[in-house]
Amino acid sequence: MKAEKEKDTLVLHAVTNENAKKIAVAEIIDLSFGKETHEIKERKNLRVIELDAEPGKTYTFNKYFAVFTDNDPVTVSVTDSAINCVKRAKDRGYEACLKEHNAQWATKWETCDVKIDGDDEAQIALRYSIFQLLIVAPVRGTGNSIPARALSGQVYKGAIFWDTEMFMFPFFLYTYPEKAVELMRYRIKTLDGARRKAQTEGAGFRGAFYAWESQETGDDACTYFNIGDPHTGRNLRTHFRDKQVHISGDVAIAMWEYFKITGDDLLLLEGGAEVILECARFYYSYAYFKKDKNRYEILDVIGPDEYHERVNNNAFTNMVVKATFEIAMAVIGYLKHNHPAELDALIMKIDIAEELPCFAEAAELLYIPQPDKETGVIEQFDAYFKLKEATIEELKAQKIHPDEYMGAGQGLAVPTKIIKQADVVTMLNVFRDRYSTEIKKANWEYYEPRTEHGSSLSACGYAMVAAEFGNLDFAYRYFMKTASIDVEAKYKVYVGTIFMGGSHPAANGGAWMTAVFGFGGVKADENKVTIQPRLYKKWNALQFTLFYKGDRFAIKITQKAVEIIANAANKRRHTFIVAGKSIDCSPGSTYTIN
Ligand code: IFM
Repeated sequence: MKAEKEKDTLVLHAVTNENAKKIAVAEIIDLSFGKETHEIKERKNLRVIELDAEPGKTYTFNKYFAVFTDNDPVTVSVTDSAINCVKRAKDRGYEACLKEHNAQWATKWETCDVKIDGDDEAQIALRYSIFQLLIVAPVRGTGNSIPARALSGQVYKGAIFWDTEMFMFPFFLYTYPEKAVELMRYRIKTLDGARRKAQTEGAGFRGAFYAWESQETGDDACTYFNIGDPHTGRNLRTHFRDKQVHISGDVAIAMWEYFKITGDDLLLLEGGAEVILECARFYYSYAYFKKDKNRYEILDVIGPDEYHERVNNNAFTNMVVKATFEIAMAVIGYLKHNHPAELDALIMKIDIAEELPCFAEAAELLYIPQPDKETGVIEQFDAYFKLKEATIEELKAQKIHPDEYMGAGQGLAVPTKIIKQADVVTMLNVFRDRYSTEIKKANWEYYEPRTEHGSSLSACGYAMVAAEFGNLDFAYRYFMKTASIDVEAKYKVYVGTIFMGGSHPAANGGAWMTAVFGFGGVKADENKVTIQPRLYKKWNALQFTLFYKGDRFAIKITQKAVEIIANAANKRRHTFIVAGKSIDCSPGSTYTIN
């Protein structure tokens, strides 16, 4: 780090250790009193203001800061960008800067806010969650994503997890698609890293195996010994990095969802299609074909429940893999029809022609654990039902150290049915169209008492499924747990020897999903938006904005009616199905459905 003074501007420069990224912070002051001196001491840049303060007089000064890094789309050096920026701010003055700042925030809130009438506590928690997401949303054109602890906390090393695609992305997709596209561009930018991981992990695979903790290059920051044991101080072997293969499909699903909901195929053409095909290729190389059963199986994985490692046929993972094969075929179908030359070029570029027919066969013959005929319960993975029954309280009582990890090789939960976080229930949410409400209820009732909710990603899944089958009190309780996580800071502070502090953007996204998808009952596909409201009894109204196929809608749900206002600038009509009634929403029109 280096401190400097450039006329009246103070500047600090630094270069990051691993990637040699430049960072510059500039500061300038607007001062009309006293004597100002300046000192540079080692790495400190000090501005000293001396004044003889007269009684009863107020002394006000304004400081302007600018932070620029190599990640910003700058046209001059990061240092000059920072200096120019603070000088401009000073010339314009504090009031003008504040006005512009407020105007920019007002624009964001206009489309991203969710208003809950009748419940101030829920409103504050939800707005706080939305605010958390907005402050870490990537800058346009950067292809950056959002780490699992956003810009706070050291625990996840600033790395990107499935948290982004499965929990944060939906918020951006429906309210701020210009940000959603950047999250997807990050995966395009890091495709080579995912290819490297596929080749080097285990026995070596083909295609794209995205990093569990993805860095700027797409390489994995997750270590093989990822959690410290508080008893021995030794690091435990965990398989998050090498066996949590659902990550690639999570990326492919989000990529395709972007296309379906925005209707914009540019992302597919600029690399999204390549990402999807490479993810399908990875799964094809990972899948086992069992001749005797005439089916593909996905063996030796970890699903979302990280307490059970190296399991076979995890229902969530298998569904993600199946969906990835289906999406790959849908992409091929779409490009063949609409962009045949680009498709030919892509097939040549990645030399995938021979594998394409295999994806169709694999999608059809892939084994998906089915609901039990009598109970409707889906087995989380092969032989899960044979594990020991236990309660979470029993396991906690057996702990020798309060922070000991309940998974990895020897953890207390490993031989039991206690799971760390929503797993089958996450599947029921992600693939909500493929399962009936009865199956969702049966699985919710079976898995909920067995779920520790040891991850901040867990509660929102249970809240959304509960809302769907009508247990709104439970849905509300878990909605509040998710939405208030960063307001109340009630979460596990240590896992093993790791300090877990920081913000929880996946839970923040989960709070938005629970409000809009859960209580609002919103579901969209490439043809229509469905709204099946299930408003909580305390709430008089729930209001939010939805972007769909580039057009914008304001939705207001009350206990008695649903109002849809189609923005006057919308380009065309769209079909909404509200509580079973079909409505064609024309630009500039308002519809009230009782
Ligand atoms: O991605 C999650 C994972 O599912 C559970 N452990 C924490 C990770 C980061 O939030």
